Formats: sequence, C-alpha cells, structure tokens
Amino acid sequence: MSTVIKNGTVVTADLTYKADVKVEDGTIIEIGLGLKGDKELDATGCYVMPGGIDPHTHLEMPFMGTYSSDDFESGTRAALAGGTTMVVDFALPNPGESLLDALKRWDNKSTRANCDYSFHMAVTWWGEQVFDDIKTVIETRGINTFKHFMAYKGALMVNDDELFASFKRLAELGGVAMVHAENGDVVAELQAKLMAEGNTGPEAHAYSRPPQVEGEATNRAIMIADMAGVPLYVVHTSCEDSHEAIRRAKMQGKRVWGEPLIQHLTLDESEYFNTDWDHAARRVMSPPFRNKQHQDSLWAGLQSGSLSVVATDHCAFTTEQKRYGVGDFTKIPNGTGGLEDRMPMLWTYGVGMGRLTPNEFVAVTSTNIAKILNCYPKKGAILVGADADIVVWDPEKTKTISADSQQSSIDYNVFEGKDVKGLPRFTLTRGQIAVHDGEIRAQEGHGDFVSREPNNQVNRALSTWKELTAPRPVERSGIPATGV
Ligand code: DUC
Ligand code: ZN
Ligand code: ZN
Ligand code: ZN
Repeated sequence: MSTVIKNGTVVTADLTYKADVKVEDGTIIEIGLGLKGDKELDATGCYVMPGGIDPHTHLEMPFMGTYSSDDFESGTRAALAGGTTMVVDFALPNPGESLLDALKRWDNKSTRANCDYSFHMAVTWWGEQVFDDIKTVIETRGINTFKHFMAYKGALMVNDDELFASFKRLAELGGVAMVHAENGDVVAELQAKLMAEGNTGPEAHAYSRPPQVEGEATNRAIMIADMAGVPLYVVHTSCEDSHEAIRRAKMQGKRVWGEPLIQHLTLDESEYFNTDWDHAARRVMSPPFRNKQHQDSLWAGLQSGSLSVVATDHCAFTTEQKRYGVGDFTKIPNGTGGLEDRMPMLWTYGVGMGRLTPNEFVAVTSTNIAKILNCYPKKGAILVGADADIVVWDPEKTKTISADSQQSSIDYNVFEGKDVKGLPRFTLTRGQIAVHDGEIRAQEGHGDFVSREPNNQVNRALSTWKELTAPRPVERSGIPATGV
C-alpha cells in the first residue's frame, strides 16, 4: 500500500522545491511531480518537512523524590501532535549500577512509544564497571552519546576527574560526550545561603543558578573535552555566558555543539516573579529562564550557526508534584514540558517573526541533530530511502496553546495562552498517519528503537593541542649527581 503526499512544497535543511513524496512500507520510495499511489494526502499550501527530532526528553524519569509525569506513551503522543517524530531520552544508572542494567529499565518503559526513539546513556558515577560498560553500550546497544551532569551535587553529579576519565574513554571508542553544564558546588552553596536568609520561594531557584554557574561549567567542560580529544554537546544552553564559550570553541576549530531549549527562547525570568506560587513553581527548571538579553543571544546563535539544535528537556511534573517544594524551593521538582509545542512555538517566534528561514527551521529541529547523533539520513531527511517520518506543515493553521487540549498528562502548560501560527496538517511516523488536522491517531507501541553507531570518522575533536604537546622526555647530557 503506497501513499503519496501531493501538491506540497518540500522543505529540507538546504532545499525548497515543489514535489510529491511517495511512501511505502515506512520509507520514502519516490520524490517527483505527478506521482500516483494507492492513497493520497493533500498537502496543498503546506510544507513537507522531515519530522522533528527532540534529542532531550525525560519520560517517566525518577527525579527529586518522584517520577516525571509523562511516560513514553503520553510523551510521544504529545510529540507527534506537534510534528515531532523521534525523541531521545536519557537512561540514568543509579549509583553503583551497571549501565546495562539501567538500559534494561529504559527498554521496558519505551515499549509503549508511539514514535521512534533512541537513548543517550548517562554517566552518573565512575569506576572500572562503567569503563567496561561504555564499550559494551557503544558496541552492542547502538548508543553513541553519553551525558554527564556537572550539577545535582550528591545525586547525579560527577566531578572533574570522572569527567576526564569518561571523556577519554569516549574519545577512544568514537562516542560523543554531552554535559549538563552548571557548577554544582556553587549551586549547592547558593541554595543553602538563600534558604538560610529566608529566600524559600520559587524565585530563589533562579537566584541560585545565575548565568555564571553555567558559563563556568561550559568553559570547563570544553577545556576538559579538548584535552581528552572528544566532541562535546552542551545540552540546554540558556545564556550568553555559555553560548560565548561554545562560540569561541567553534572558532578555535573544536567540535562543540550548543542546544537552546524552546522554553529559554520564548519565556523569560519574569515568570518567577509572578505572585502566584504555582505559576512560578511550574516554571522551575534547570537552568532557569533568563532575561531578554540572554534570549537575544540564543536567537542570534541559531541564526549564525553557533548554536545547532532546539530541544525541550521535556520533564513534566504536575502542580501537586511541584508543591513538594512549598517552603523549600530546593525541593521543587525541576522540569517543564514542551514536546507538543516546540515546533509550533519555534515556527511562530522563529520563522513567523523573520528570525529563521524555513530551511533553518528544519536544520535546527531535525537535520542537524540527526547528523550529530549519526542517524542521518535515516532520520532528518526527505530523501529516497529515508524513514517516512514526515510532517506536512500548514503555515496558516492557528491555535491558542492550552492545557485543556494538550496531550501531555499534566494539568497546566508553561505556554498557556500563546497564539501559534504554523501546525501539522499530517504527522507521519514511518509512513503511518499519527495526526490529521489535530485528530490524534497515534498507535501505542508503534515506535522502534533507533540504533546509532559510533562515527569514528566524524566524531573526532579537531583540536591539535595534544599532538603539539605530546609528552616527550628531553634528552640531556649533563645530569647532576643526586644529593648535596
Ligand atoms: N533539568 C531539569 O529542569 N529537569 C530535568 C533535569 C535537568 O537537568
Ligand atoms: Zn540537564
Ligand atoms: Zn535534561
Ligand atoms: Zn485534512
């Protein structure tokens, strides 16, 4: 049974052209004009684009004494509703736990996914077991990206010696290092000080994580990655301080990428000064929302190419869960949602406001990350042979974002009341229609795991520092006698 997407305009990261797209058995089999098929989808007036890839989600994540509320079923349903056809979640080992055991838990949760997915492996502790497991994960589990938390002291955080050890191991095996870059020691001290001074409300969360803690950690991670010779992906780049470090590293020829979130691009710190406690607490995430200058920096980074990918860090907690932190902001579960809204919000505030071209939109929502993850052109492309993960995007379709009509299982939406223009007419996951004009036809369990091989050719940091200073003992003729 073939399906032809007819009369649309194909938009990829580098081309825009009129063509029909023919799909069969989950893949794109033909692109051209006047194609015929068993079934036709009308794309008149629409852009036919690679489905979005959100490389940063936390579905059913055990965190801060609870679990994030969207699981692989509701999370991927929300993704599809907004035109995203692949998510990448983080598998988190407990302290002392083998990476492979942690992955088994994520395998079990993900069987309910409505769209394709992959995992990043988190390195939350260090030891011989982890050293060995990294090789097994890369060679047998189709995972080549490894995340390190430089914050969450006493929980997920790893120290510099552990970072360096892990980065060197990844460099050797063709992996990519990822970091949550915030200085966890400084955050912990600021949190204690704020609490002692009676600053217990959600606004104190933002005071405890200023841009400097992110800028410092980003710089540190870049330098450690350079010494290890590993490429580095900095998740949730929220401010100029971190962006500046990434920009400079790129200029120096280092393979470093930055990932702003749609929340940081479109929501600012004034949300924390709302007098309603719930309103502010629902927006507590790390890093916190920033001021307008930082937002301008992130948009400029997407325009110039110094920032590469727009993600969500989707980690949704209900109002009831957020209230665990009444009287102590450090106990408010960190995280916000965004899976359903990333594409429409970025289109509206990016393309709609003249900040991004449609091609740049495709690059930062899909193609760039598919290349970094090494699953391009299976994903992130409209090409013959690629998976038919396609969004037929209607640039005239509008809605007002509201928790009342969202797929996510939580009781609010941080974008509540925002008007968006640009929404999916159809979302196809491996050729299957999951969304048609707002009607959701997602199929639980349809999602497959996307295996990603290490890319030893591409995944090399470009710094030559190591070769220039390779340790070589200096030969000397006059060696003084020991002793005096
Ligand atoms: N930040 C969040 O806000 N939530 C999940 C983890 C993280 O780093
Ligand atoms: Zn993080
Ligand atoms: Zn995260
Ligand atoms: Zn229709």
